[in-house]
Amino acid sequence: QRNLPVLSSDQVELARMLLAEGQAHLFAHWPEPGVDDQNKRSFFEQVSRLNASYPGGLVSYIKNARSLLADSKAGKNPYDGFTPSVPSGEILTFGDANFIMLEEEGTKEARNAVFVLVAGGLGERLGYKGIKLALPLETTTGTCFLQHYIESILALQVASCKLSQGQCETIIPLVIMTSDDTHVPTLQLLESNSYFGMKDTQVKLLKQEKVACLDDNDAHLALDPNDKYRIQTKPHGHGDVHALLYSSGLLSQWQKEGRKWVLFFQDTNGLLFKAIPASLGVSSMKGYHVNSLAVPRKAKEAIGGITKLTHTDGRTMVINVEYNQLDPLLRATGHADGDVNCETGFSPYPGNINQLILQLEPYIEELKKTGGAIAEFVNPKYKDSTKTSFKSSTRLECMMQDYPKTLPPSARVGFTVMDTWLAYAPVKNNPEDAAKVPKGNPYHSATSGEMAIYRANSLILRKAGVQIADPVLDVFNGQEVEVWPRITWKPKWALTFSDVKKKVGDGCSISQRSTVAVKGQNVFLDGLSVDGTLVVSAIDEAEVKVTGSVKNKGWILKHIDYKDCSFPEEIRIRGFTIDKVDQLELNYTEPGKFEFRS
Ligand code: UGB
Repeated sequence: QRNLPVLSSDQVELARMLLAEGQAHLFAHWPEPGVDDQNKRSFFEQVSRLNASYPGGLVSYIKNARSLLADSKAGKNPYDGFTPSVPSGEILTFGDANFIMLEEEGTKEARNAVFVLVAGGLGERLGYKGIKLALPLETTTGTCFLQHYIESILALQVASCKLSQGQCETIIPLVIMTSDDTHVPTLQLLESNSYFGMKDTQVKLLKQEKVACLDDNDAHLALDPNDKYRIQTKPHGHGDVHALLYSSGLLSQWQKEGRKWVLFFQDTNGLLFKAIPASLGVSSMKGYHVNSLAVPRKAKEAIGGITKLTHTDGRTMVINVEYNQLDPLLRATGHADGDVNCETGFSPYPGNINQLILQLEPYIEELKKTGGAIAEFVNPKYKDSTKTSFKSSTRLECMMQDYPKTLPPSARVGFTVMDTWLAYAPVKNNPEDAAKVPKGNPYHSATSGEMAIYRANSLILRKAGVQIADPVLDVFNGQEVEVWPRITWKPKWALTFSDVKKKVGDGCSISQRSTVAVKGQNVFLDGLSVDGTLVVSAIDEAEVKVTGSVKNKGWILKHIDYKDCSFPEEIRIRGFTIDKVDQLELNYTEPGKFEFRS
């Protein structure tokens, strides 16, 4: 206490709290008053931020840490007493009558929705230096993830209004959770692109704070090795999003506005919006309080498995069990082989893709009780088997999909399974790691993410009656992938399968070496065959019919090596570049009705 500078009364309280919580070591090295006073004050400013950003403050954080560290030391299994079994949920088939009905229902409901994008992660596994939201989801048009997400939400807004018989005032809000690592570049990306067409007031950034690191099992807070007046901090995980939404006051604001659904999604899934209308339709039809979007999952694939857990005391919950925990849990409960594929070739536990749809009303009720605190875990790396000291400091973590863990059994928790080709193509792994993925398991790389867009668009058009040539196999950055025609379209051209069917007529065909980019809302493809590259742009007020036969040398995929630094990183990580040799480019900038016959 002797060595404290003059502090505000709040700071004195914080100092007392730290001492009472056994954290005197934080001040042990402080010199006498008058020396380093400014640093000492910054220390308290940091403590104050750490205290304010955790539900229950640092006292709770330290208490929770002690308890979780003791459990970890004792080797306590968080799933003790629980038996896993395969849950039942909605399994959708793309393009059938039920799917089309659900897409319409979901589109209608979208006017009552808000979107929350968790984008605080840096993507260490991908090894890309920038923010992942700025990465192109495909390089035919170069559209980045954030632009695609925003354009999808805007398209949904328009489509939902059209179905709402007159109430066309809807603005669908977008919240982006950032972190110290991603906040500034995310804001810059938005500002330098005029928010990709959204109003700036429609987008809100919420920055998550990191949490204090812990040096030992007694939860002594760790000092930053490079700054003795700072507590070392690390990310707390995407679970922070719930507490942030609650403390920001946004939830009650949305409630007052009569909104009904909160849709959470992640930073790099270029297919996601193809799955959103139908899954929101499921939430609405089933009255789900929680709906997790899932895909068939290969055993041991690095995505969590949706599992029904039944406790010996009778409690049950349907919850994501993280990929590193599912296998040991199964082995410990009588499944000697752990997580293995069944006769379908997939694990019986569907893969969580961390797209959650929560019903706002029960969500708020729950958060009023919890403040948004989510069940946490700790993952210390111990020096040896005595588990008394750590190799490096650790911290508590939490995941957004653990939200249902505190819900009462009466809560309606469900999930919706869709085909992977339609719903899930994240970009998480660097080329080297992706090339090592066991054969048959997805690469989750920039290469596979881009190819998945072309495959999905090709398959959707095929289902709508367009003749699409079969893909060829090729290897980029050591990963064998199917290369389909490079077909892309703006979300405003088509969001749902019904939209696609309205935009393509009979007798269309696209060859494998082709590229087709549709950038206008009212572009109709009718009796059109493409063998080469066609790019059609049109303002919303231009109605354009494209017909006939387009043939040119087109755009060619050229192999490049990811180590070749003459290409920018976002290209290198794909293993190919596009050589734009020849194309037919149509551009309609005036309102009116047009027909182009080639
Ligand atoms: N994120 C944050 O916003 N803040 C953080 O502190 C950390 C991350 P990862 P992860 O869909 O494939 C999740 O790192 O956590 C954002 C699910 O837990 O990409 O390994 C980050 O920006 C898992 O069950 O994934 O695994 C990104 O947008 C499975 O569903 C998002 O959180 C898996 O995703 C996810 O972060 C998946």
